[in-house]
Amino acid sequence: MEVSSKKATEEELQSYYKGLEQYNVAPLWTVMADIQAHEPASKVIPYVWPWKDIRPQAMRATELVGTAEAERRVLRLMNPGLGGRTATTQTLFGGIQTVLPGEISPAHRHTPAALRFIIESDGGYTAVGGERFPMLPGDLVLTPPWSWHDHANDTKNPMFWLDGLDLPLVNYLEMSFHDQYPEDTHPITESPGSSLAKYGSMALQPTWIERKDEGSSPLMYYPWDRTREALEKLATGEDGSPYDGVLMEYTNPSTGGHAMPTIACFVQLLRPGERTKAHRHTTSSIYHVVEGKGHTMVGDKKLSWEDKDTFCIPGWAFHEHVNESPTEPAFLFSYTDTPVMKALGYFREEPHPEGNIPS
Ligand code: GTQ
Repeated sequence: MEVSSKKATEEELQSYYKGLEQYNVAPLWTVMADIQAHEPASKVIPYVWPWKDIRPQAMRATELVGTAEAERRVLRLMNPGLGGRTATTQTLFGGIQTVLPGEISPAHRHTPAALRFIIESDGGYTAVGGERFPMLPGDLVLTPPWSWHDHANDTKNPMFWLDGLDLPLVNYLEMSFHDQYPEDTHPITESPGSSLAKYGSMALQPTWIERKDEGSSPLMYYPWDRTREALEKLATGEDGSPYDGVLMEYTNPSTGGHAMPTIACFVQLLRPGERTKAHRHTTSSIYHVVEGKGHTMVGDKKLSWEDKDTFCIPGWAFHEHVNESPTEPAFLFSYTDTPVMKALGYFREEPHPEGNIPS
């Protein structure tokens, strides 16, 4: 037996394809190279949203729209490669939420997983599952799928944070469920500091609470002072990863696994002057610059960043980070779709064959 070859003319083929349309069928062979690509070539464009540009636009929104009208007053970070979809990468969404003094973002719950990484704030809080979590710059607050949450600003200054959600994935799967709580806030049932006291004291865990895998971390608040201290301590004795410097993951203390079923959260310290090696992985990422000045090469595109900027890296794109300061460390927060890629068996990672991206 052997592969066969036919000698149809272009005209015969086109007329056959046209005729197939009425049956709602189409040939696979005309699209084979697109739907079974040799390797991923993401439509996602590596891109930076500079804080100096975004902050004034977020403030302008506060003059035009209230939290009653908006429910969430958020500027969506629209990836220029994704044709107007609510998506920052193929799976992840980033948005800038602004809450003015005295305002509440009313209580709701939804199937999308969400995180908040605080950019500017003197306090305020997100209430999740009955506990109020403070929101200070650099703090990470999780709102796992289907947990009630509301946000409030009881300070004198506007609050800004980065919202990270798996909206593009959830909407692709047509899995969006959403409930509005009948009141603006949901009841507080936990004492302040409860989640951190139970699940955030080194590896100490309460004995009377069963350690179950709930899919999401029972610790929902990772304050910046502890995060920064952990990075700085680790950086004194360890080189870290060749690709990411001193990179730590915010884990679920019950399982050691990712923070939420679809989103993993990370934070890294790049030493003064550090240039990492280049690698690529199938997961896509959204980064937020807590502090520092530098750039990230994504293929031949240079993403220059400084304090409070947000940027994204597509899956399967070679990238390397550079801290341009000769004296100060840089701190980057990031979130990725790693749990999704791992669960589906799609996770792959490889170093750049030349070590760095050739300039
Ligand atoms: O604060 O719950 O950016 O539901 C998008 C959807 C934030 C939120 C977003 C949301 C939220």
